[in-house]
Amino acid sequence: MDKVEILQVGPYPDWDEVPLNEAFEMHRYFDADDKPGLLAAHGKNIKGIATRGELGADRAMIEACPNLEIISVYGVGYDAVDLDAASENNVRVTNTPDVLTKDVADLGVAMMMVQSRGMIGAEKWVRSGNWQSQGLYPLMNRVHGKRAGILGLGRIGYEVGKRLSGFDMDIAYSDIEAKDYGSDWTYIANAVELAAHSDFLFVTLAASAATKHIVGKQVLEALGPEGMVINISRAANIDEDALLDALEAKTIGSAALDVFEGEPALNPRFLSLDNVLLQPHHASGTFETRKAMGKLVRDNLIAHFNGDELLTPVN
Ligand code: 8YV
Repeated sequence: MDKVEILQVGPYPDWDEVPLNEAFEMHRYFDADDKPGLLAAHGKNIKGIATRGELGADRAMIEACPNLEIISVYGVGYDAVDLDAASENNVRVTNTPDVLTKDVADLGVAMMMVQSRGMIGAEKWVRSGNWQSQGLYPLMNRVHGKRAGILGLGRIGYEVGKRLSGFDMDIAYSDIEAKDYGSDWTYIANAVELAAHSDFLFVTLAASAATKHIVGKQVLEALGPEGMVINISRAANIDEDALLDALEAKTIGSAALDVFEGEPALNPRFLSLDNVLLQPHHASGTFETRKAMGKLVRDNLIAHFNGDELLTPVN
């Protein structure tokens, strides 16, 4: 029997590529010099799209595959998939929730620690010989006991909060409504008020049109010159120009970012700032989690084409 044809939007590690290629006929969109040509030649045979969180699938891609049945996303965020186009064309969408939650929370908390304690500069201080020639490293800011705000208390936000409790932090959060986690975390509905109540503001919202630039000038002003914003969600949740202005003018203290507009080609203004920690969108980037994500991408595709229930459907 002919293999089902799948459009592969981005690369995967070998441990995913091998079983994908065994089970399906994969068309490597990202490798094609002539991408419209690839879609024109194979679009009508393609029944599935395997993509990555940050790459998604836009309307043009979806509509170039008139027999498309499923889009399997390697990532919890599916904001880069045109869900309207998918649903209009009866295309199922799946993502990889849960398996990455704790790694993303780990990295967010690590970013707070690294930036607050100046660990990147401290490492350079040792390697450059400054420790010997100039003496002690400048003092940095304490983390434990401070106020943390979690903007978006979903699965990842909740895991961030659990970790921060271990640092004896005063934890507040925003979400559509108060959540009953039996914790003593404070619910503050408004993002500006949450920021005003925070030394560290974690952005852990699933991105959508409604959350675009939710962290803008007002939130940043409320966070203030001692505050830090940590983004482990999507760049679009922050107004990047407003953030860059605030970092340059030092009207906020610092930022720790794993995601950027137009990544990996980030705005060069970031590169000349020393009050921002820059990470290459790798919050889910551990062997364990990426293997689980890849398996879920495949298992959803296989379930669909076997006529079984999807494991982690979005629509
Ligand atoms: C990535 C992510 O998809 O889960 C998400 O939404 O953004 C990440 O886990 C990762 O970059 C792999 O493509």
